[in-house]
Amino acid sequence: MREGQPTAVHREAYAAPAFCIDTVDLTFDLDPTKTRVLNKMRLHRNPDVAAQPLRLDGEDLNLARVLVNGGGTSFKMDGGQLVLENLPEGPEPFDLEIFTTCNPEKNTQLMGLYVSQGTFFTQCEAEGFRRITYFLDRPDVMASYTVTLRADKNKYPVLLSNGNLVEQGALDDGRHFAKWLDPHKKPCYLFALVAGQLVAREQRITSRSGTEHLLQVFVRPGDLDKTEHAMNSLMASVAWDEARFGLPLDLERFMIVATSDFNMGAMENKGLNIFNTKYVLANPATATDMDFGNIESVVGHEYFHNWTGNRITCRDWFQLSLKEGLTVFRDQEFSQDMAGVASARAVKRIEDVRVLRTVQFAEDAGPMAHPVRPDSYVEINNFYTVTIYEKGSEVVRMMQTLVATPEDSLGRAGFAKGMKLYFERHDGQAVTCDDFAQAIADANPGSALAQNLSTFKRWYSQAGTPRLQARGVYNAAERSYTLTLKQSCPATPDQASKLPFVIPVTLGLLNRDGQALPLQRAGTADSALQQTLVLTEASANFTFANIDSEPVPSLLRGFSAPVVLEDGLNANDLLILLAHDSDPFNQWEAGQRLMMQSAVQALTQDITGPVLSDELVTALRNVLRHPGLDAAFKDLALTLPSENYIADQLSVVDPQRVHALREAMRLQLATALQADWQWAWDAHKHNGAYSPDAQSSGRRALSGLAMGMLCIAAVQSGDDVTPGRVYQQFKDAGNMTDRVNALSALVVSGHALSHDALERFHKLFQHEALVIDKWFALQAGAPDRAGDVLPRVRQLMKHADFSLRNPNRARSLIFSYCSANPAGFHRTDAAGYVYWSEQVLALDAINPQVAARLARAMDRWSRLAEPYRSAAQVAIERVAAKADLSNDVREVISRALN
Ligand code: 0A1
Ligand code: ZN
Repeated sequence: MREGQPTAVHREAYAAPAFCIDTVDLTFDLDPTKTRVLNKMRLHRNPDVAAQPLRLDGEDLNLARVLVNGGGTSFKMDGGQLVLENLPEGPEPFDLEIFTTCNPEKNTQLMGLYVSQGTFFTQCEAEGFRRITYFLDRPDVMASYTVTLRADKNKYPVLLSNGNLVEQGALDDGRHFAKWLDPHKKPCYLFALVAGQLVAREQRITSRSGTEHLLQVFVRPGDLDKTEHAMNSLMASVAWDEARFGLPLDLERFMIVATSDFNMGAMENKGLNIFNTKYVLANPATATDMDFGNIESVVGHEYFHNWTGNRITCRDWFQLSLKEGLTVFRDQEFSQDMAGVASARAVKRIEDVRVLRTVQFAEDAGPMAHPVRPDSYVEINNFYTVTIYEKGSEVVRMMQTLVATPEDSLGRAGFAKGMKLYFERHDGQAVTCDDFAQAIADANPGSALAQNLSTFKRWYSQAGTPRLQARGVYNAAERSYTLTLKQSCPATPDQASKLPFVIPVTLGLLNRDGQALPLQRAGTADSALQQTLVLTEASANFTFANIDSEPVPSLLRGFSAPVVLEDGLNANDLLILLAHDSDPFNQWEAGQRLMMQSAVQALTQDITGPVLSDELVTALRNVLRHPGLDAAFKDLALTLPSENYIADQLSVVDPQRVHALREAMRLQLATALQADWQWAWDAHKHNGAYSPDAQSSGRRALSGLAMGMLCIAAVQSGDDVTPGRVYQQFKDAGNMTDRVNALSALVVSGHALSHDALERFHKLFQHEALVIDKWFALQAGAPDRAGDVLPRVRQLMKHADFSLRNPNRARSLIFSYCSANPAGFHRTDAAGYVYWSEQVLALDAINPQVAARLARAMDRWSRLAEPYRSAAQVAIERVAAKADLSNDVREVISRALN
């Protein structure tokens, strides 16, 4: 990995494998410092590819023996690969046996086989299997696996791998074994094993079609009381995939195992999902509503991969979004369906779009911008990005929108037909994004997708966030309204100019009283209150007939395409949408746009005095007090755009000014609406039993926001009574959501009680790792009042509970500071950047994947104002100067400096 110059891999260079692996028989003698791996494979030459040597990938392995058809053979090593040149010729299968050892305890990068708290785990996606044995480590080589695990019975009583347990028993010397057989062929990135002291929550289920399955959630002893929600989420996922897509569970047994040392969220290994504890363990005392929601969606996500990813997998890693974008789309739909009523679904949609716009749009505008299907990469681990995942999901969502018909206005039935065809054509194969799009289009002939498929696929090949400009002209004499839509897309690192995208624009028109107007396209008969226009060219006009007065357009409803909309609406138009739009997404968006307009004006025109107009404050009060709106929606509508999102609207960013401005806006809202916040807090407090459902979590969210606002106003006016009450709620809280909201209200307002509260919180939860992560994150993310956050972060690095080796802990402290606390991080003395460079280098020596993620905290350095910009450059160059950087960090840093 650190040998030689990193070289880029190119999508165009794809070549089918020269050999196929039919069966793999693996035997593991598990030992923390020296695990022996016997790998017996049956291979044959790929008849479609010219004869060539067999090149097997390997990394950090000790090779002891290679046998071909039971006999010795010559081989050579080339750049880490094991090369076999003298293999039997002809089409007949042959046996290859490879014996290696590895050291799981030394494996701090958590790829391949590693030990976490005395338990063995594996992580093979994307290229970790080569750290277990020599193999064709590529997703288009699919084989049948048999796995035998042998280990000390006392230390490792539970031995798990993919598929079905076919044999187990005792061995000499207190050891035992278990043999697993996976009935499905799979690529090696879906291989997994787990061995250790674990306990399981079990559930037997019967599918719609009558087959029986065993579901298991494995955790460390003592954590069983935190597995109910994960199990419920898993059962719901199984039922949902069958109901919505007709996709049943294809295994007798489906297992989830939790580990506290994991680079990502979770992994969809066939039948044996391995999860970060953060996305499994929850009870009301230790987990927040957000944790409960994340668990539901990650459990769903990994489960849905069983079909989208595992049954049909990726031909090569450039096609990663084939499985990830589609599976995120599926988990988002699942969570929406679980939320239930339309208003709760809309809240989930708003939350998803907020992530897309703050994180993915920023990625698209920075040095790491890449298409949903990249053309090249140096380190594939750097491409598990919000572009592949979240933008990829938006691309799938647009396909659904574009197969809609009058009878199936959302396109769900058409999309499900497309999925059915996709599985009919490709089940058991390793395919491309093109194959997926083709199946959806072919199942819906005549749809807007089928008619524009090749143009639509530019969403896969072109990076960057398109700009959509919309202007409407009302013609009173003709009683018509003509909307002109124009699109463009800014240049990205490897793509200077772009061709037009296919952009579905869902819209409605309102009159100035806020009433919805029927939309009758000139020359057509049907009229509806909402339509989807499809822009396929650089620009187009759309005319609506029978419009009696100048309307207010509500465009891009539900965020129908991942674009930046410039509709030229003024504050009055937006106030109408905020008060009346029937589309909850656009109603929320109108409020955000009004707040953003105020912020950008204040920042660019140096306006002093109150930032938010009286009209806007009144409109927000009306939303807060509205009897017909959900608490969860109100929480989102009254939350200001984040500092990072405000910064994204500016060409030159002074993070301190953005911070000061947002603080001023928040203080204004806190004081102007003080009585309303008091009402909101009182009216939404709830003392009954905890349930994570959408309605009750919405109430907690709004009461939490209200409490935070009240604390801010109180600190401003020197009132200690409110913070005292908040402290009381912190102590009495019946669940973690209310407790953390109270704690965070105190920390954010800077009230003196926050110190006591933090100390008490640590004492109460010192044995709950996931709660201690929250404790670190809260402090690292606290508003920086006197340059005191960085010294506190440095102090916390020395805390007995801190460890750089545990990714969750490193993220909770270091990432919370560098990525989620702009004003604490971007210091005029550059000390934040110095800290960042130290931590990137320290982490790189332990875990390059985590280090590379941290490196990305500086992605947008070049648009910083001075003195930040120059100081940031120096810090990045300091990292770049290190000779033996991992490929992971090297790729991120060199792109940042280019
Ligand atoms: N396929 C997983 C994500 C994942 C990718 C790489 C990993 O290696 C460290 C782990 C997980 C998912 O989409 O959930
Ligand atoms: Zn995934």
